[in-house]
Amino acid sequence: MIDLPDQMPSPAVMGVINATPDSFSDGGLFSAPEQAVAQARAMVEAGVDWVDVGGESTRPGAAPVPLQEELDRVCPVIEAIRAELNVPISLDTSAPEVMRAGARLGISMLNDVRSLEREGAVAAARQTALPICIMHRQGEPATMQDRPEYGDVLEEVVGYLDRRAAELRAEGINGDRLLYDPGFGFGKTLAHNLTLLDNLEAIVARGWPVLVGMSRKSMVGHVTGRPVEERMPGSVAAATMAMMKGAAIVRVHDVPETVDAARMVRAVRDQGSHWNNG
Ligand code: YH5
Repeated sequence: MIDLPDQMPSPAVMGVINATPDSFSDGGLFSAPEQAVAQARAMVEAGVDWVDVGGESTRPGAAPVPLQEELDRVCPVIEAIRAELNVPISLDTSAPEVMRAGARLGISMLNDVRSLEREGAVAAARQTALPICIMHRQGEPATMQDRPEYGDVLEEVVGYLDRRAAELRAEGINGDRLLYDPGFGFGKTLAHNLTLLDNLEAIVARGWPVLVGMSRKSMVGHVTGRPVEERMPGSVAAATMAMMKGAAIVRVHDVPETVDAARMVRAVRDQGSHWNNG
């Protein structure tokens, strides 16, 4: 059923396509869907394995987006990418109606930072049979970075993902469909994020494919002292560490650079598996 990830090179690179109006700052030269397709086409040419389309900003402090607006942002972008490019689309949404609409338009993965906790989301996801990324978070985007606190962050993140996976299986979602995501930056301090990256092998060891998103996030900004537009090298380094620790998919903004990093990781891994024949 979840055949796409099996055919995908591992680690795979997922490029972020924002279908939010604030990310289209060309002064109206292109329409939003055209601009998103142009972005996606450049990513495909650079060797991306997935594109992740999202119409709701889940950045710290972001306001919620009304359902109709999310549909209006995301559907034309999915349609245009499906019409013009041959790349699997992951849909970053928590809204069951958006999941259904995306499934009808031919998406290949549901990426829900709220792990199908919204009313009706499990039923919507169950009907689609698509792979589903579940993610740990503490709090809601508006307030999640106010005062994140954990006893043992690794134990709490793994505990949440294992519990949620068990609940979803009990609700009729096949375990084979799930991916795990520790949720970097979602209700976590720098120390929490670094501990999770340092221990990513322990999350990978739970047995599900692991997706991570650290690209341009404040953990990279805090470590490097760089503003968001200068975080590419730190982001590629973070993605490379995650890939070396067994992440299956890295969700990134800087696709060409991360594709090369993924190629390096794959090459070393392939060499290792052939060490005794030359
Ligand atoms: C994720 O980790 N993240 S949206 C704040 C930034 C930069 C980027 C400048 N969707 C994830 O990318 N889905 C987002 O500061 C995600 N995992 C999954 N599965 C947030 C984002 C960002 C936030």
